[in-house]
Amino acid sequence: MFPRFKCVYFVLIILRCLLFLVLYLLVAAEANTTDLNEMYGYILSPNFPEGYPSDSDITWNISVPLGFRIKLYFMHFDLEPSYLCEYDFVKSGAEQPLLFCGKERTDTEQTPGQQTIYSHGNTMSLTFQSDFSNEERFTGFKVHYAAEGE
Ligand SMILES: [Ca+2]
Repeated sequence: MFPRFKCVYFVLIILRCLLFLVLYLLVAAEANTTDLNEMYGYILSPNFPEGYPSDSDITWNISVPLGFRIKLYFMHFDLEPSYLCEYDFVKSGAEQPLLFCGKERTDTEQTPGQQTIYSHGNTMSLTFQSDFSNEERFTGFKVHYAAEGE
């Protein structure tokens, strides 16, 4: 009986290790999401204004009190240009989907330029992703957000 008991004990240790691994992965995945609940603030690309790193995947969830909407305004924007923004991009999960990349507006790329972006409700998410390489150094972005009464 003893060796069998030992085996069960061993399996329990392995299961416990797997549980810790799953918990660790969940925490690590959440680390790329930031919740912003202030009435106004800034969102910066990683290392701004130095070049942003490759393989970034960051999401900011902005939420303001009910009855307010969120106003976004990009003060700086410099991402690697690519056809239809398939390399590096900033996108918004708002009802009006936005996809930005590059340094200037072309047929296949869109930069935020001087436009002001509004959320439809009191929440809005912004995601920044970069691919595995940059052909040169790109400084990223700085965006200002603020709650505005509807
Ligand atoms: Ca890139």
